[in-house]
Amino acid sequence: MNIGIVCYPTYGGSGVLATELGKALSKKGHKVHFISYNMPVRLDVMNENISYHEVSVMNYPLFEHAPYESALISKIVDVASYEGLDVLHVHYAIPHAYAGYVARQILLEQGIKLPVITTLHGTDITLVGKDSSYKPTVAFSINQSDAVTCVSNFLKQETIDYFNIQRPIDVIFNFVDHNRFIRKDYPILKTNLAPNGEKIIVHTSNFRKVKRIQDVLEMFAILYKQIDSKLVLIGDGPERTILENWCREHEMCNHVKFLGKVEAVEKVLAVADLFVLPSERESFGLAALEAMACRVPVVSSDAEGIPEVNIHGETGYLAKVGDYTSMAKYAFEILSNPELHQRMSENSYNHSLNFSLEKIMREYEDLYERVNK
Ligand code: GMT
Repeated sequence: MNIGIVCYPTYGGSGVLATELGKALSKKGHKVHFISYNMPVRLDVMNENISYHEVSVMNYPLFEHAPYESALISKIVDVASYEGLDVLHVHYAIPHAYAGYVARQILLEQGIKLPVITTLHGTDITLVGKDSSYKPTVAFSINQSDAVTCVSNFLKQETIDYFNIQRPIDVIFNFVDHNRFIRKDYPILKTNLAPNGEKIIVHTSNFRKVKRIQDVLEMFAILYKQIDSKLVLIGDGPERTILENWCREHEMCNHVKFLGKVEAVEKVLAVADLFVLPSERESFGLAALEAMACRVPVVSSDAEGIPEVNIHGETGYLAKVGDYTSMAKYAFEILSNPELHQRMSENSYNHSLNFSLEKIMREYEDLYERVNK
């Protein structure tokens, strides 16, 4: 099939997921056209089946805010008519679902049919989407899409509860590539991160407030006094400076490593002992799933869709949002009991198989065929 994918190019879950899906579809022989304002961060592979179409926004002194949607719509129309797209898959409702809808209507005028699938990822519903500046547009665009998917049952319910939705919504979970995220020995990396064989605790995110990384630090401040351990923080974002300063003030810099936007996240996860995700909001928790595929148990909050990924008492533990004391207790329990750690590692891996790339990609392919009939 000839598939158009619209996504954010930045280091966010929706963009990462969309890019990985597109790359996998291209390897299966589909032609995939990425449409965005920048090259998506994970678009590290270019093959004959992948094209990237950049949306360029013409600026004019009159525009205080350059009209990105209009430029995006025009680009979708251009790509769809020139490349003969069979389907357009937009990730994150704002503004992509609306842009997809308008592009579809323009193409219809030209006698071209372009089914639009919208995948809702989280904050496009739970945070930004609920704001009155977007709500009616989001509801309208969801209702107008040819198919709508949510990345968790939680998100589907939230969408139904908050918007007047008159169409069925499919749940297609996020996925992980088990060929990439796999437990492996990287002795040099392991020694670099934990020179004296300390336990390695990892957190990955875009360092936004909703991730509550302060809780990771608070939890670790309790934990490292009980068990020899190192905390490795991967990613970057608005909260990083505050967190680094906190570590300095608490003289924890020798125990906490800020790695920044590491490309090979999977290598760090492959040598990790525990993953921590204390988010306030998390429609799914892709970062936790990637850790679980590497056989890393998870201590997390019980926010939103996380319990669908991290199963309490099986793959790790859940605590209430903000309860870093319980998180520290759970982390100690797992790290100090090799048998429990082993069992939770295996359970994590086994549960992650329910979200394998192959399985989820097939579900998307079925959906593409369904809307194309
Ligand atoms: O908050 C982020 O990490 C980015 C955000 C996005 O919309 O790009 O992520 C959301 O989508 C991810 C992929 O589907 C989910 O794994 C995250 O849980 C979700 N984030 C939130 O709901 C806060």
